[in-house]
Amino acid sequence: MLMERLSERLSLVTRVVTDPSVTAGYCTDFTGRWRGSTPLVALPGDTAEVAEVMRICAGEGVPVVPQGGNTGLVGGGVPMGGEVVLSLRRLTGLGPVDAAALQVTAGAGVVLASLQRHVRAAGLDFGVDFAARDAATVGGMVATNAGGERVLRYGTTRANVIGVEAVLADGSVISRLGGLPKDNTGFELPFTGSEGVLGIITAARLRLVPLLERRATALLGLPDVPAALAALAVLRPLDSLEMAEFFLPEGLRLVRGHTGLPSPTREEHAVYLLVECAASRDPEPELHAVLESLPAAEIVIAADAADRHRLWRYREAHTEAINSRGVPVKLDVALPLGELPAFLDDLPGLIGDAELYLFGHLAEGNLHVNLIGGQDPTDAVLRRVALAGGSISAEHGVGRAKSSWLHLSRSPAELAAFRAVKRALDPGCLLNPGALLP
Ligand code: 2HG
Ligand code: ZN
Repeated sequence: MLMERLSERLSLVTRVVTDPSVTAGYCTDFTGRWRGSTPLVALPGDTAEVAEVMRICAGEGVPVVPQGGNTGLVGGGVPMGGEVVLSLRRLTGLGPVDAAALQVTAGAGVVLASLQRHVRAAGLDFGVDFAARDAATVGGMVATNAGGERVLRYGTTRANVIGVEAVLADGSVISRLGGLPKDNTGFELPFTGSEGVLGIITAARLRLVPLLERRATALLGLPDVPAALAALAVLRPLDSLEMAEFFLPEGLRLVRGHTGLPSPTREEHAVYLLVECAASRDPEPELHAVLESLPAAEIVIAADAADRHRLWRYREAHTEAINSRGVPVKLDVALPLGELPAFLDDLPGLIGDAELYLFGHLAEGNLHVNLIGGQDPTDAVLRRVALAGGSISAEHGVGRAKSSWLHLSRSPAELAAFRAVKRALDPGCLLNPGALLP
């Protein structure tokens, strides 16, 4: 009865979908591990409609799960408690590129690849990039403070956001899209990285960087993780370095089986490191000079753009290749670099008989621990990460998958402050209940 009334009221102000064959697409995540249900999906077309949806849901006391491109990997955008889904996908407005200020405004529903096309046409670029670029949206990236492959150069999404517009639980709107680089009129409200529990991000003013079209990409085959870390130490001083991604032979075999790609190297190696430099002048000579100084077992250099994309594919296709093998447990963790070798030595003993696929972003010590089958070893792995001074979530967020372990990375005082902010902004706990905060 309540849902019928809600659906009727929402239909008067926005697009509403209740057909289960359509809403099902909003209830399961990419991996199939998170399967929820919803009575309805609201698809507002602008910020005013989002605000109206929130006002109506708040009036009825109905909780809402905000959702972008649904590429999240921690269940943060899945209605696990039968909540209403508020999809931001139709907020696809893209403002003009301000080349003097190096800024653009993007709606929450703008897909990363569309943002890239838009700003690249103006000779600029967005500093954040990752494999899910064709589906992930700006709102989701800001809400999760997404990381990706270029963090070593441009930082995470937080460093690339100047301001956001957000709808609060009561339907009021906060807008900080003016783009003033200097504006010390108080503190910023912490929407970036808040995973939809404090407000619904509807747009963001984004920082842009120069488009660097001269690129040099190399795949290094190395004997072990310490050798990969030694290579990283030699590469890091290059100001053109943009990417340092690693994967292992087990993942490579899976990717090759899934994609049909041939082996990228003559021989199999214990660790593969994919590095890319980008600059306005050709970065290949400096990359070459550094690589020559390395005792790498094998080095493959991309000959052209197509070859570069082929090399990326060995790394970026891991997620879909793992999915084709089964429903994975995904642990996205970060460790201090010095702790990586000992952690990796201990890992097999922590995961029991699960199949392990390990890859990630080496410069940030960001490991994507993917496990198929066996017992779920999340607790043991996350405790070991915390013991090493690491983070239980490097870049995917906490979502529903890791909220019970948040205390391993955040102190009691921090958790109390998080809860106080949550209570102040969302006293009825209507926004994304169960995500982030246990
Ligand atoms: C990546 O680095 C993403 O490709 C996904 O963060 C990682 O599938 C994963 O575990
Ligand atoms: Zn990643």
